[in-house]
Amino acid sequence: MQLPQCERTLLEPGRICFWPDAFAEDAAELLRELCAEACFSQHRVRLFGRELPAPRLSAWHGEHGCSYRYSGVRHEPQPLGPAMLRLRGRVEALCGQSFNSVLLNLYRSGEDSMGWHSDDEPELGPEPFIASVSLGEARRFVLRSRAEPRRRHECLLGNGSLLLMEPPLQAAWQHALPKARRCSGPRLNLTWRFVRPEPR
Ligand SMILES: O=C(O)CCC(=O)C(=O)O
Ligand SMILES: [Mn+2]
Repeated sequence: MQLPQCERTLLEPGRICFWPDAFAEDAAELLRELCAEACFSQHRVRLFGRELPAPRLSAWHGEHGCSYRYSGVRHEPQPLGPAMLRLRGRVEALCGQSFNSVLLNLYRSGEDSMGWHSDDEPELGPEPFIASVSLGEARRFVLRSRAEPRRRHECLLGNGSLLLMEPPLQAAWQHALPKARRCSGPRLNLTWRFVRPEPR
C-alpha cells in the first residue's frame, strides 16, 4: 500500500508536515470509536487571572507514568484504548516518531475553541514532535511567530488529516484554534506526544 503524500512547509525556525487525507478513508469510524474510548471532562483554564471552564471537552490518555501538567493541574493518564493504539501505530508510521500519550479535545460546535499557546510543557522535553489528528468538522488552525506576532501561518485541518509540528516550532511559534461561528458540527482533535515518564 502506498503511504499518503505529505506537504512540508518551512516555518523558520521550524517545520510542519501535513497529510490532508491520512485517515480520510475511515475517519467516521475512528471518530465514533475514539469518542467512545475517551474519558472526557471539562478542564478549567486560567484566563486573565480568572479560572473558567475550558471551551471544549478534554481527555488525557497514555502509558503508565505519563502524567501531564496543564493549566496548573496535574493529570494522570487514562489507559490507551484499542482504537487509540491502532491509530498511534498509523501516526508513528507516517511521522517516523514514537508517542506515548495523547491529549484528546472535543470541540462540540464552532463555539468551542483553544487560545494561543505552545506545547512546551517541561515533561515534553526541549525538542518535542507533536502529531495532530483531526476528525469531523474542518477548522482553521493558526500559528504566529513569538518574535514577530504579525508573522502568521494558517492551515485548514479537515476530516482525517494529520499535522506534524517539528522542533523547534513550539519554542518559536504559538498556535490556536479560533471559534468558527459558521460551523456547527463537532470536531475531535488528538495531539500525540512523547512525555518523559515519571520513574515508578
Ligand atoms: O485542536 C487543535 O487542532 C489544536 C489542539 C492543540 O493545540 C492542543 O491540544 O495542544
Ligand atoms: Mn497545542
